[in-house]
Amino acid sequence: TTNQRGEEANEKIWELMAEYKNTEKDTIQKSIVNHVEYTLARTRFNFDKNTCFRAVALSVKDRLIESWNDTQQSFTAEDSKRVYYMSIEYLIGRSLQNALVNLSLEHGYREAVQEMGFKLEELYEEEVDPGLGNGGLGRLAACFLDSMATLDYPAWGYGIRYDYGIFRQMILKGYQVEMPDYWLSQMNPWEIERSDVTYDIHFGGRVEKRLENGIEKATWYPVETIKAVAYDNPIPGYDTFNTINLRLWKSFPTNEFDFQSFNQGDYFRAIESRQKAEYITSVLYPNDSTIAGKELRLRQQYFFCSASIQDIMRRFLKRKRSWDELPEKIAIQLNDTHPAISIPELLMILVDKHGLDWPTAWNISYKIFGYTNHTVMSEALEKWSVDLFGKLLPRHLEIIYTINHIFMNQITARYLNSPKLHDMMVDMSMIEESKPKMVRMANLSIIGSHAVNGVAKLHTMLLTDKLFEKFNEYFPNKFQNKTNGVTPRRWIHCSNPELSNLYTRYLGSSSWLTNLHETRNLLTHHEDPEFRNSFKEIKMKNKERLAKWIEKECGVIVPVDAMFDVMVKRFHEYKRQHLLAFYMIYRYLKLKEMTVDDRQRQVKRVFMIGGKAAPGYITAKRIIKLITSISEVVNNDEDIGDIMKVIFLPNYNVSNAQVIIPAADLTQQISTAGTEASGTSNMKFVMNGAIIVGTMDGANIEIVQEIGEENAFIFGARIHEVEALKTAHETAIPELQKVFDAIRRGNFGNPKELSVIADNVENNDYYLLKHDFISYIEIQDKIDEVYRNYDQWLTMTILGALQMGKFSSDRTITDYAEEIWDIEAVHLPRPETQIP
Ligand code: B1H
Ligand code: IMP
Repeated sequence: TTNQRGEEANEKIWELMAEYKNTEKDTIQKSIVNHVEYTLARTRFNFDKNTCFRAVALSVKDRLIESWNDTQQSFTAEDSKRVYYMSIEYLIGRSLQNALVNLSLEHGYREAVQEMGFKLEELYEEEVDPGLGNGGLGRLAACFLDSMATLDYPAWGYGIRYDYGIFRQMILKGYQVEMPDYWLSQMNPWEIERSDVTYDIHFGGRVEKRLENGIEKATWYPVETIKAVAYDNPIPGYDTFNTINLRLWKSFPTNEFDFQSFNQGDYFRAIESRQKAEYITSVLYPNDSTIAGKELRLRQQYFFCSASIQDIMRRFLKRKRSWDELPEKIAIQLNDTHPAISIPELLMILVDKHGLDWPTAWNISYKIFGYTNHTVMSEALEKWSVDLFGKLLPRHLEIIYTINHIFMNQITARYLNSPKLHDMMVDMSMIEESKPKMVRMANLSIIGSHAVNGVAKLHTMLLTDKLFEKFNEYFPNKFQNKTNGVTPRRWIHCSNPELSNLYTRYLGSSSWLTNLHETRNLLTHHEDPEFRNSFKEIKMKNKERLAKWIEKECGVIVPVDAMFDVMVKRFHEYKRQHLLAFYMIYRYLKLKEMTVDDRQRQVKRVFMIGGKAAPGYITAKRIIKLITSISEVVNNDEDIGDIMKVIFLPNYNVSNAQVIIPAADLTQQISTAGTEASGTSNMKFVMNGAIIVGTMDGANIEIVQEIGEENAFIFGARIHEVEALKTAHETAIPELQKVFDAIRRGNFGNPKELSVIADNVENNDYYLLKHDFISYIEIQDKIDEVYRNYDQWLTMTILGALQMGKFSSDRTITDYAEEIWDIEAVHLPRPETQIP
């Protein structure tokens, strides 16, 4: 039967995979040595750890290139529908371990380098961590790439190859100091420069109109042209031969620059204008959930959108095709509105270059695009002034006006006799009639896409019922939910190898890594003393690993028998790091009031807080200073000793996260209800055996639904209460007042500088700290009580960790593929050749 044959084929593949996995140690060594000698031009006499890392990475890259080529060839041959994920950020993290794991080569390489005198784990540490993103949004894009590759989807990512990623955070005298992250100073072993894949990107100038057979034609005469060059980054899937591509664009000057200045005889001006062109992709904007609104940012957005859309169209047009095929062959997902200029760019190509009429072009275009919204916070909803937009992209502005005009006519027709008409037009227009007039990128994205999605159930509900209520009325089938997820390969297997081994040992196979629901089958072991003990020991080892890291980075020794209470995320008032700061002061003051004996009986806690503040976000930086000041006081108080410690974890990034998250006992997920669209670290923490103390916000709600509310510590205002509370005048809370008094007295740093944090909360408590403080204190007491009885704590962590199947990004991506992109997997047969 077919089924049997299928199974036999499957068997065969597994045999071949096993063979592939056990690639001889000496062939690996040969390839490493080759790179040492011929690529890096070193000898065995100056062969240090870093050289070894680079040689190892290059040898892995050779394999990646091979499977990359095979994969792309098979995508082309199959000619199935492809999806392009467009994101202005990718927080990829280090690649070596991930690549080895996904290619099933970790074992082979470990043995190979061991014989050469190196430890594989130490080589991992040699890799720079590319920080081409700010936080959750960029890391989500990276998890999605891993899942798209693993699930064999014909997918590509497009983005920007920034020279400077997110800044490196240093803490000097308790303040955040930003250092440039020039991550390319050590060559990037993974990328493939495609100096032959380039596109011209234009800016500025004017548009001319003429009539051609009675039809108006437009031509854009730009004044500035910059070259985009492709850099490809292979993304291997796990347990598959597929390797997909992340294509990042770098800006270069065109020769035109030289000619202009040559004519003027000004050599230095020529160099200067070249540098201006290169500047476009220099630096990632370091804002998370707030927009900068700078001209350079708009240039970055257009630069990468135009290059990507041109590349997509070139690929599509390699075969002779009809235009109707475009939405049958291509899906484009916009990761927030940052790549939304892709919509007018595609329309411009279809109408101005290929001569399609507006209705035809529009009908093709909106079927291609999908838009993911990541926030309801007004300061993050992108708007560009019409003046700036028109100056840089005059033709695109016209196109936006044209499609907006058509859309407004449709609204008018629908609501002709309705009293709603005016409001509908005002709210849904792509242009905000303010002074100055603004282009609303979210409205452009909604109108220009066939699907719009939020990133967790509550968030999607806020989109359909509040933020985009009118759009939801007008396009009732456009809005969908796609709850975020994370890749278990990086966030369990790589970051917590022992936990991964435990699962594989008990389940008898590692297939849970591609079907995370399988971990539920371990629930039968949750009372089994051996399983429980292993779980507990693994946590302890992870805590020891983190304690070592802290000792090295911060020079503080933390007690590993204390509860590790961790809050790591970007600093933002809505995330409420200051709620935790206030609680730490409250806890410290209470400890100080106790008798020595009472104090000794308290649960020991190490509070660990990490995260970056946007360089211009003064309040967020003040909150960092408050926390480091608390740390200064608490850690040096001899009365307190190991009972309480406060550690600021500097320069939180993906590679630190992989050490921090598996070591947490408790994780703070305490945003005001309705503000955190989803959160993704909440998922990673629970998967690694930490318990959430959190609000009913974002994906916390769905996590609790999956694992049981009894396995988390939930507190604070619920979404239906929030609106009323924001306008209500909360009376002073005595417990919080004591905290404010201490800050104002200067017990925790300079009150001139830090009292503002208390004042703001006192006067205008938009994020409901006052309201939530009491229930926060209460839940903290309960947390201590449960931790005292570690058996119950352990049960909660195990039940949590085993029931997180829903939050694998494999589930998320399957849902996007089926419900938004309408694409199917392209499985690659076993490659014919393999690099020896
Ligand atoms: C998220 C952003 C964001 N939402 C603007 N919005 C940016 C907005 O540079 N900018 O201009 C950068 C980032 N990031 C986050 O997305 C949400 O806050 C999280 O709740 C969510 O988990 C994450 C992924 O969906
Ligand atoms: P692109 O689609 O032209 O950007 O090509 C990307 C890569 O896919 C190429 O470098 C090839 O490796 C592969 N590829 C694209 N088209 C073909 C084809 O027609 N035959 C074989 N390989 C192709």
